[in-house]
Amino acid sequence: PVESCYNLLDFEAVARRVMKRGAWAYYSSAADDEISLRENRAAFQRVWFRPRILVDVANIDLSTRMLGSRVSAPFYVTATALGRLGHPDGETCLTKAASRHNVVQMIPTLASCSFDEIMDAAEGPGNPPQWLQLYVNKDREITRRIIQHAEKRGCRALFITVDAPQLGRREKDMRAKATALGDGGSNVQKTEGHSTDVSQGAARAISSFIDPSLCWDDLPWFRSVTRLPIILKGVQRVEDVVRAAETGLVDGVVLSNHGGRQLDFAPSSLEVLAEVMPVLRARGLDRRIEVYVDGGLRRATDILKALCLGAKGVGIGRPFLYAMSAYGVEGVDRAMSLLKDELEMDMRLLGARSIDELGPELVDTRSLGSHPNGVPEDHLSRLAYDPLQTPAQ
Ligand code: HOC
Repeated sequence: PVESCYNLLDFEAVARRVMKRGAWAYYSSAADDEISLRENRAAFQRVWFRPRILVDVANIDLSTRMLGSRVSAPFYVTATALGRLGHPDGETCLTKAASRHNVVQMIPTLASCSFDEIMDAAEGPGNPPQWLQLYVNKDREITRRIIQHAEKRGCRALFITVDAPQLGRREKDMRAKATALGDGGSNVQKTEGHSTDVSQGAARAISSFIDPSLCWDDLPWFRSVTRLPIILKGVQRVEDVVRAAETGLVDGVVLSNHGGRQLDFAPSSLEVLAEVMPVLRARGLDRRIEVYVDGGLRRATDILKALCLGAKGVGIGRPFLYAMSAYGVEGVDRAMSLLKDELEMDMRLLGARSIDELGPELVDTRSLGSHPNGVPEDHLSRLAYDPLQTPAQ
């Protein structure tokens, strides 16, 4: 039963047992030797807390604002493709649980359910925001229609994926090529320009419409077709975060290596975050953009570390897919409750009553960022460090 799961990793263990081989391969796979996948978890284990004592922590408030909306917790359901590979109701399980919890859901372009089915699945009194994740189609007219439809339906932000001009090499998925997309791909198969050839795995079959020529010069076009906040998802280096902020065209970035599924050895978002925030602050750019992270977060302690280092919120992907695959809506609902319980307890033990009280003084980052270019050793020396000034980047 769902009550036998006490943390997000428990759902993964159950999902692994109950999911079909090809579905498990698609969800769990990552690029090449899966080093970035492993690093996404490992980076969190290099940060320690510096808990504050004797704070009145009788009341803890987990709520926060993300992109202008008040939400109940600082995590969101990030976009992941092909929900029906895991559960017949697909992404609507995520929507239902997210709406019960007043948690944001980012709706994927490559969902198994249609965009409208997902939007319509929300239940309960809450009305959490939904965001659109966008893969940009070679045909910009299709892209424009998708964006404007989402805006009309009440989506509150546009996340453009920028780390996937081509699909990463996920060999687990490729080896499971026998998996026809089946129901999992039913909506995706309607996407113009897609291929149904699954001989190279599910991911390759669904991604052929994506435009690899997408570049910085395209940003004004996106700005011209929507009033929604625009966020670049999949930014992986400090220079690009600064560039994004300086365009004045975007409202945020998601530091992400796509769950380790694209370029192996891409850095973990936590490492990039620790490097980026001091630079943004030094340039006054932290007031222009919101910074989000995803990849490898499994515990509330991971979430708190990211928030202490300056993230506005964090995306959780695979764990909710696993909870959904194992137990449907109730699994995702429980996963969210468990995360909230952990958050409340960990904030109390850390001496932080609200999300606003989390800051770099509550973490020890000395084990992060050991690389040969004289990278800072802790969060204080980071303040003086500006990687944009170092030669030969
Ligand atoms: C080049 C396109 O996000 C995944 C999904 C779909 C990837 C499409 C990449 O499997 O990571």
